[in-house]
Amino acid sequence: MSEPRITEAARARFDACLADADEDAAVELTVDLVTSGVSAEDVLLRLVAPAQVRVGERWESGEWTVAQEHAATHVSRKAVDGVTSAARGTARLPDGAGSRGHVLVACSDGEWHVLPSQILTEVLRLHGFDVRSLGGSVSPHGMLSDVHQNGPDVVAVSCTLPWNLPLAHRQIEICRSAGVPVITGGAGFGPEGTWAYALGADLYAADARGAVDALTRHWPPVLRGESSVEADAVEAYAMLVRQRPGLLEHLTAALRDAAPGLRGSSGTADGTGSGSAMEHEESTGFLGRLLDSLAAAVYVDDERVFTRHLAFARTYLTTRSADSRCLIVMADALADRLDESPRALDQLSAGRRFLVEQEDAPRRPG
Ligand code: B12
Repeated sequence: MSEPRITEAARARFDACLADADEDAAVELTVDLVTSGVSAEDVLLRLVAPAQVRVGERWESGEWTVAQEHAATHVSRKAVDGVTSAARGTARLPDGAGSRGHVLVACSDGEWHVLPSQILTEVLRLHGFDVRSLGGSVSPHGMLSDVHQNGPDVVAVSCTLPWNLPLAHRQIEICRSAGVPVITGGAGFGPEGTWAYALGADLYAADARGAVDALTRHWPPVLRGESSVEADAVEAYAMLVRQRPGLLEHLTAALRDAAPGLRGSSGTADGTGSGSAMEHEESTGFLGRLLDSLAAAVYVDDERVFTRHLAFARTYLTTRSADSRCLIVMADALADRLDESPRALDQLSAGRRFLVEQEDAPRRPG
């Protein structure tokens, strides 16, 4: 008899549940898969997680509004809960569950992408780890007090957004200074976890399955990471943080001049959430993320943090019918203000080069 597996039809049905915000149907579908013999881990990692990536693409392209994205994510969270309860019900947990060691899972400070850490938590539990999960945006202080109270063997730090890297670094340092090793993961740590290792993480894994493998291979985890963040870079970063309010004002004015039509006063121009002007709050958030990405790139001294963000920002503007060349104007406006920071200027020139290349590249048809 063939192994039960996740079919294309099941994927399409799950996508439809997310689009319709139909949590009952999503829970029924995913629980049925588990009771029919598909492993709970496969349902989480091969059905729910990739569906969330598609949710992100639909939001980024302007096809879905923020509200649709929120509703879909809520459905996915319910599905994760349903799958894990069903897995417990069908006694698919390994013998000695809860006895493999204690892991504390937390999102980095400022990080509200909780679902990746929720999936990680459940997959670790399915493999018999005793997991305590602190959820979104955990402050270094909160994390330290939890470490003291509960004495985990290892802390798992989740970071989805690269501009949160400097904050993730504080968490990594604080756990390691308390003698507790840190495993890291999430898209924010970059390709192959490059920035996780730069921040001194002891272990990194690209997904929850990889986390199980890494912890199994390296149990008990030990302190072995080493931060390569330079004191100069921390100083340049701190200066950017101090100047942030003034820089944000400067950028806001530059954006107003460069793209007067971009900032609308009442949100969507066509009421659909796509191809529209940005509201005041949205444009402030957009510019704030530009600054925070620049600061994070300065911190880890890697231009990819900034250029990857610029690539995202270009798509974001283009799908909202805005001229992406205004990003070059933004980079120049920042360079005018930051002429005393060679590290920031280096990042800005790399960003500018990248933007010019992108603007010069022939546009794909369609
Ligand atoms: C849902 C969602 C949200 C929700 C999150 C709700 C929630 N409860 O989680 C909300 C609405 C809060 C949100 C907000 C924002 N979001 Co959002 N979001 C997403 C979305 C669509 C899905 C995230 C998700 O659930 N992924 C599924 C999981 C399973 O992802 P995963 O990374 O593969 O997880 C695995 C691994 O990373 C790993 N892992 C994760 N953590 C750890 C930890 C350890 C220790 C280990 C070992 C492994 C590990 O294991 C996981 C399981 O295998 C993504 C799209 C995407 N591509 O992910 C955008 C996305 C991440 N968001 C994005 C953005 C821009 C934002 C906002 C800035 C938007 C805004 N205008 O405000 C804010 C920022 C909020 C904040 N400060 O955190 C962008 C980021 C772009 C960039 N520059 O990187 C994305 C990529 C969307 C896009 N395509 O543009 N978002």
